Amino acid sequence: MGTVAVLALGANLGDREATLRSAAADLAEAPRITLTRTSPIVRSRPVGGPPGQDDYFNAVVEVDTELSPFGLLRACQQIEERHHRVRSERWGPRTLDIDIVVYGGLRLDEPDLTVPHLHAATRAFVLVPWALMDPDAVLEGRPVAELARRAPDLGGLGPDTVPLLPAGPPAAGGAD
Ligand code: PH2
Ligand code: MG
Ligand code: MG
Repeated sequence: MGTVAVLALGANLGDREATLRSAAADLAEAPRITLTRTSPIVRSRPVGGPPGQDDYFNAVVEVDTELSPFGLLRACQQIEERHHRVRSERWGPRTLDIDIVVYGGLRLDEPDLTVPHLHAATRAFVLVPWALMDPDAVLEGRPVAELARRAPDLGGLGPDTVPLLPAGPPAAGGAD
């Protein structure tokens, strides 16, 4: 067992659903990362950034990793780069953003990495999929589902969700 971390995925350029699916597959295949849970995909209005941007598609995944926090960050950045992420405008449109929301119980405040993620506790586009993935999730001692209900951008989330990953095969011996 390594460390359980939660990652937030976002895309608002290109084929957003396909990008999130492919990013989840990339994470599942990455060395020293095991994908343990995934949320559905939610649709959300952009928070911040320039006007006129397309909606985001957002999802959250849980991983179990042997990587250090900075190793995990590097792995996330490599997957972003694979999806042609270009870093330009702060909070500008992006093909793929992968943020570390929590890394075990670690608290870290470094120039390149702050965990828990600075804005996660107030962003419905992170909290809502997280609570759908893990109804018992807690962030900084507070239930994620409750934080989600209070998040200022809650009204910007679409009512529908789509699965991030196709349903897996039935568990061995489970079906008849
Ligand atoms: N990410 C941002 C800024 N604004 N808004 C939504 N709806 N979803 C995001 O993932 C998002 C955002 C910075 O990374
Ligand atoms: Mg982000
Ligand atoms: Mg980011």
